[in-house]
Amino acid sequence: MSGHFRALQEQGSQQQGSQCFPNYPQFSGFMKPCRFEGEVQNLEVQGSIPPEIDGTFYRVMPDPQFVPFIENDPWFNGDGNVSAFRIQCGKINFKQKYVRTEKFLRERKAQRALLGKYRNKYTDAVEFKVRSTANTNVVYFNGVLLACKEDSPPYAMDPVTLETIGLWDFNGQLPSLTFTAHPKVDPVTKELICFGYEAKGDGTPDICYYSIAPDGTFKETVWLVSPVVAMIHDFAVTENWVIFPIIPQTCDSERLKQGGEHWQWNPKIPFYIGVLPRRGAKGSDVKWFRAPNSFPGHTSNAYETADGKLIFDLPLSDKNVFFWWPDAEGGAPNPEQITANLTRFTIDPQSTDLDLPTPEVLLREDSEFYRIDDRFSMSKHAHCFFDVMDSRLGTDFAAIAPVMGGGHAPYNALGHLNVETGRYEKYFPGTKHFVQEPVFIPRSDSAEEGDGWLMALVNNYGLMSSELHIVDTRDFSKAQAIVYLPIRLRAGLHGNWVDTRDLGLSSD
Ligand code: V55
Ligand code: FE
Repeated sequence: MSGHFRALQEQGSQQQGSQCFPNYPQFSGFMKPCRFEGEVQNLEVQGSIPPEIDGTFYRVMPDPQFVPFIENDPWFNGDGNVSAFRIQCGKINFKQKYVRTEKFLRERKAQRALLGKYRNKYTDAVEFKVRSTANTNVVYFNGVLLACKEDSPPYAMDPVTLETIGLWDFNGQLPSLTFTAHPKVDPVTKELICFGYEAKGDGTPDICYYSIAPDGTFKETVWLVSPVVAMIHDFAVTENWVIFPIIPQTCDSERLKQGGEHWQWNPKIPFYIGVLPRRGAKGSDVKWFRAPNSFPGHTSNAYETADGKLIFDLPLSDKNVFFWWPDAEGGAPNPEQITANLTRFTIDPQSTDLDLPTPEVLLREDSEFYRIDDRFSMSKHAHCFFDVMDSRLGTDFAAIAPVMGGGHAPYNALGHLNVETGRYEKYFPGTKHFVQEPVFIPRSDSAEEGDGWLMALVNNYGLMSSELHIVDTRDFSKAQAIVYLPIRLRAGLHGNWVDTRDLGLSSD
């Protein structure tokens, strides 16, 4: 009887739009939607923020404004809520605002969720022009902050106020329906190197590669065809080449029409890596290299050797990291058993043998979200900073487990690996703490590679609130400063550090 009543109640609340997030890991504990907009000036700081640090740390988290009407909606489908930490003269101000996407604005008006399943328009309650949740990365380029979701063009935001300017098609120049959440800035030419996949619409094999000059003018545009319709979440760029790693999560248009999932893990296809000349290429110039089926994570860096080979570093997992999108039989790994290791592919772009040599594992520790000193992006780097899970460090898993929620990979420390010397060190933030993606801040323009600070948002499960930890790379044993937020920010994806000089603002 009570079960029947609950079912009726659920039915009713679904029709009206439930006001309570359901009892799934991605909506529970620390992962409960935050939904806060506003600002807090002069956050509490323990220790001291070095006065040389002058800039803003931007990051974005998926943070559903309304309770989804989709059962077990994944973390990746929440509305993009952008945080900005402005640091100047040892002080730090916090601001947070949702991206005003078409989805966000129409749902606010309707006072309920209207968007259906992740990347399946056939499940929506209304017809959207653009389905972007703008929830994956925030990238500063040519005066605007671009809030990115890989299924759509970006939304532009004012980098100071975080007001949404609107959907951004670069003055009508954008050739693709989609724009990656991981565009790359060339530190030498200052170009923004981009691509879109499913670039002619859901389920299409078309990839569009394009580059944008620092003044916003489009330069290269190359259309190519993927060997499979599958996810290309991140990519890599060297001085002369572009590298497209394809995650074996495949899309099928018929499945979409039937209201199914956008993605299905396919353990039978290789891990394809496309290699295209960066300038003056035709689509047919792409070579699709192959490695055994595996899951490629986020790019660390790529560069060219003196003899013209490509070095490509990324985390590689033997399991489907996106376990919530299973294979055709419904099979998915246990999230606790998914790990990834920092792996180096060496690719000869001239080779006619498309099967790649076995890659080298650079670090056998469960790790992701590698960041380098961006001044060395696209050229040979040594220093690599990242999130790592090392269960021997003393994390109080028994205390954390009931309150951490889930749906995302947990990391309990920041790592610093010199991939040239092998020197490896870790910063452990505390026994009830997990880390989010770090950013690296160089000590000065002329500082040596890797000399500066690493900054990362930390989830404190003891206080159930968020902290920003700033670690001096010269002393990785402790935090230089811990910044306390009065609120909890659930897991985000990506962010970037923007120096005040690059924002074109006066240092007031
Ligand atoms: C990722 C995140 C996404 C997405 C596709 O981290 C891939 C990978 C937050 O959304 O839509
Ligand atoms: Fe990503």
